[in-house]
Amino acid sequence: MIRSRPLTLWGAIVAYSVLLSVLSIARHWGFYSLEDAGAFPQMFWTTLHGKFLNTNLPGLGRFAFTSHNYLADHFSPIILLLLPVYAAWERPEVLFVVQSIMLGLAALPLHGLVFDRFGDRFLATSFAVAWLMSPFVWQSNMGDFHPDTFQPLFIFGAFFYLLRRRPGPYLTLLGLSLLCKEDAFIHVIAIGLFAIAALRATALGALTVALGGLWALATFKLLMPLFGGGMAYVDHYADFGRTLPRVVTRMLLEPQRVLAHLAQPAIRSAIVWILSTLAFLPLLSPLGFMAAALPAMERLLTNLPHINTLSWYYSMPVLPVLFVAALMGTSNAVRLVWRGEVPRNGLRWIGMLLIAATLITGVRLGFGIVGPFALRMPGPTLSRDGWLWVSGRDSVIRKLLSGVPESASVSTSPYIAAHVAGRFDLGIYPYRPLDRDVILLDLYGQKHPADLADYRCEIVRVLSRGEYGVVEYLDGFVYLRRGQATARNAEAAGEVASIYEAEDLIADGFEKVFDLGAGNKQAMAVTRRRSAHLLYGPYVSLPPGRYQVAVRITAHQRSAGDVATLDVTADQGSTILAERTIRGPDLREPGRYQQFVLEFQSERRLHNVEFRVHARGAPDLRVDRINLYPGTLALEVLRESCPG
Ligand SMILES: [Ca+2]
Repeated sequence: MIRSRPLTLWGAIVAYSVLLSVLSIARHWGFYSLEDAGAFPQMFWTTLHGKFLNTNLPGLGRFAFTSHNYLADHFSPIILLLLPVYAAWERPEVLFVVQSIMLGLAALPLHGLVFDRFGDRFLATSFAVAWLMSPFVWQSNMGDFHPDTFQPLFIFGAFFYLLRRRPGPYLTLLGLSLLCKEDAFIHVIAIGLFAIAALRATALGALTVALGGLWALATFKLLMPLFGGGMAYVDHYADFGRTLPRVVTRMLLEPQRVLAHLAQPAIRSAIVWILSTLAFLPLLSPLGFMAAALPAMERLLTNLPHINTLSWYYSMPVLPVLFVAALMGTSNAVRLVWRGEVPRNGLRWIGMLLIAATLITGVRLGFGIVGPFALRMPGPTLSRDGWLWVSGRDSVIRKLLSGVPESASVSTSPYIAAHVAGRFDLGIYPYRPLDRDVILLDLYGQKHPADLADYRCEIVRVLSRGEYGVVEYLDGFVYLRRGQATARNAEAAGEVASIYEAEDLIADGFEKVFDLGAGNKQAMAVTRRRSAHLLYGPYVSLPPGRYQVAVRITAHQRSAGDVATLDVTADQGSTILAERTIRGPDLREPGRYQQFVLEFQSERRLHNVEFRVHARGAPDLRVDRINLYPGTLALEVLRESCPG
C-alpha cells in the first residue's frame, strides 16, 4: 500500500502533519488547550512513576475530576503504545505531533482505496486532499489530544484490505481500531454489516460483526470492571429512557422520537455540514450511508451538545466511514451517469467538486484549512478566538509555572492544567479536593467550568480562610500556596471582587473580539458605525460609601471628537452617579489600553448599579474590563451574592 503512492500524496501528508503539529502546539503555548490535553500527559507521567494510567483530569463522565485509572472511564489501551514516546520527551507537545501524524497518515489508505476502485490518480488524490483539508479533521486535530483520532487510519486501512479481500490485515486493523475506544465496536459492527450487504462478503462480514459484539461484551463486562469501571453511557441518552434496554427499544421502535431528536436545529445543521464537506456524495450509496449512520447515531442521539453536534473530536469514527460512503456513492454515480464507461474528465470533475465542497464548508464554518486565516474555532468547547497567538500575559503565567515545585499537588484553571501535568495530584479549580498544595488561577481568563459568580466566590472564600497565602499576584494570575503568609490575601481578594470583564457584560452594538492587549485576550469592540452602542451591567447592590470605577478602553484610530461617554447609574439607569466623556485626544496612543476612572459617593444603599459605556461613533472603540474599587467594599458586595 505504501510504495505505490505518488509523491504528491506524501507531500500533502507531510505538509499536513507539520502544519497541524505547529498549530496545535501554538494553541497549547497560547494557553488554549483544555484539561484533556493534560489528562494524557498526566496518566503517562503517573504510569512512569508507578501508578498505572492514573489521572484526575478528564472533566466529563462519572470520573470527572476524581482520581481514577483511565481504562475504567475509557477503554483505550492503544495509548500504551505512546508510553515510550512520552517517556523520551515527557511533554504534552509530543502527543500533538503524534496526533497530527496519525490524522495525516489516514490519507494514505484512503488514497489506496479510491485508486483501487477507479484507477485514477487525480480522484484518489482529491479524496486524500479533501480529508487533509476537512474542517472536521482539523477540529479533531486541534481539540486537545484523543486516541479517537487514531481510528481513521485503521478504518481506511481496514476498508482498503476488505475491498482487496485480505482478511488478515483487515482484521488486524479493525482490532487496532477496537483498542482506541470502548465504543469502537459500533463502527466495527457497521463495517461487518456493510461487508455482508454491499460486498457479499458474508463469512468475513459475519466474523466482523461477531468480533465487534464479543469485544463489546469483553470490554464492558470484563476489562473495564477490572479497572473499576464499566458501561456508563445510558445517561447520555436521557431523551430515550433511563435503562439501556429502554433506550435501545425506543430508538428502534419509535422512529418519530428519533426524528424529532435529529430535527433539533443544532443537530440538523451538524448533519448537513458534515455531509456537505463531502458534496453529499455519501447519499448516493444507501448502504455506505447506513454504515456511517450507525456510529453517527451513537453521537447524534445523545443529549450532550458537544457530542450531538459532532464538535471537537466527536466526528471521528463517523467521518472516515462517510468518506468510504462518498467513494461508494461516486461509484454508483459513475454507473448511473456513464454506465461504467467513465471519461477521465468525469472523474476529474468529481474530484474538484469534492475539494470545492470541503473548502466552501471550511470557509462557511470558519475552520479547516481556512482556520488559521479566519482565526477562530467554533463549537461549544472551542469557542475561544485567536488560539494561534501567544500574548505577553502567556509568558507571565509561564514564569509563575516555573516556580511550582514538581512534588506539589496543584489545582488550576483548565487551560493551565496541561502545562503542569507531570504530577500525581492535579485538579481543576474549584473541583474537589480543595486542599491541594498549590492553587494557580487566571482571574481574567476563562471561567470554565464554573460560572463567573461561583468561581469568584470560591476564590474569595479561600483567600479569607487563610489556609492559603498569595505567593504571587501578577497581571491577573494568582498563585497561592498552603501555609504561605497571608499578608497579600486581602489585596488579591479585592482584585478578584473588583473585576468585571467587558465580555461578560450586556452589549448592544458591541461585538466580542480577539485582542492580544486585553486581559483574557478578549474585548468588546464597536466594529460598525451605528447610532447606538452601549455596554451595560452588572446590576450589583452596593453599601453606602465612596467608590471608584476604572474602565479599561482603547481606540484603534485617532479622532478629534468625542469617543465615548462612561457613566455609573443606579436604580436601573434612573439615577446617574457619575459621568465622564472621553475625547479623542484623551487616548494617547491608538491600540494601547488606558484606564479612565469615575468616582462617586452614596449615603444610601444602592441597587441595580450599572457601569455603562456609550460609544460616540468612534470606530473600533474597545473595552477590555471594568474594575470597581475599593476591593474591600466590593468584597462585601461579593459576600452578599455568594451562597454559604
Ligand atoms: Ca477582557
